[in-house]
Amino acid sequence: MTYTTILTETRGKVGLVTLNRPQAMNAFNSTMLTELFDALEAFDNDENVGAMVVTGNEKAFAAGADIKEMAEASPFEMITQGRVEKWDRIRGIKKVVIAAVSGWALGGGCEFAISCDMIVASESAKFGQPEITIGVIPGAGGTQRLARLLGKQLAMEMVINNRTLTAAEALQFGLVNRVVPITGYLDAAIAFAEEIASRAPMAVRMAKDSVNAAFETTLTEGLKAEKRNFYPLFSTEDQKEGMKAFIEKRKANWNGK
Ligand code: DAK
Repeated sequence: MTYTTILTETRGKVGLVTLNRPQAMNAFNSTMLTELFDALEAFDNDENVGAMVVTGNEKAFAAGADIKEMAEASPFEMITQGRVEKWDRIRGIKKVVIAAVSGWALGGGCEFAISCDMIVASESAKFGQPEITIGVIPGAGGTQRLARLLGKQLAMEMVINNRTLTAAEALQFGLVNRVVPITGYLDAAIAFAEEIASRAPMAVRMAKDSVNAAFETTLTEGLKAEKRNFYPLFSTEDQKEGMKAFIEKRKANWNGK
């Protein structure tokens, strides 16, 4: 597949997508949005890929949706161009996606990062929802996900008063998994993804689905969702292998079945 706004490669079992519109701070125009999700879905369907990393460059992960592209849009166009559906494609990805964030993650860039499963941030990362400063509000889930991840007060401040979080604050508030020096943030994210890719694939998939269920439903329904994912794992060869390897005091050899 040839892309014009992103770069893709595989490193071992990790699928890497690099947002590549540096002239626009990696702002998401509709082409980049489509290409990003096309690439993630292709990796999701590739049995040689176990986990994915999405990154930008050192200055900008992504500065949001492309303001120049949508400045004159009507509500009708915003709806009919399928933008909402495009952003929602992240929810269909079954393998783990890690955002490797350096520099600005603003607006849709922040929303995309927090839609990923985990975030590795460089010390220079900054997370914010500045839509209020251009007369709108977040439209790709920011109000909902930030409120769930950070609580109401901080989400309100970010969305209503353009509070930007530094990498250190994002770590303190639990928005990111780890903060690393800028020189090593991508390698750290890839190493993290490699670790995940080395685990039993079906268990990883069920684990992701189960944790995500917590954001969708009540505790009772969430616990049921966990059980629905737990029991079928006992029909996998990897479950038998994993428990046998523990008993035999050796490393498990997963076959993904
Ligand atoms: N869109 C378009 N161009 C952008 C951009 C953006 N979001 N951000 C930066 N650029 C462009 C700049 O216009 C500039 O282009 P030239 O003037 O050189 O042609 C170039 O990138 C470099 O930017 P700066 O000169 O501004 O660089 P600085 O280092 O001074 O500042 C900055 C970096 C990231 C702090 C600043 O560029 C900035 O504040 N950018 C805008 C951030 C922002 O407001 N983001 C929120 C965008 S609204 C939807 C779902 C979601 C959304 C929409 C719809 N649906 C479901 C329908 C999301 C909306 C948003 O994200």
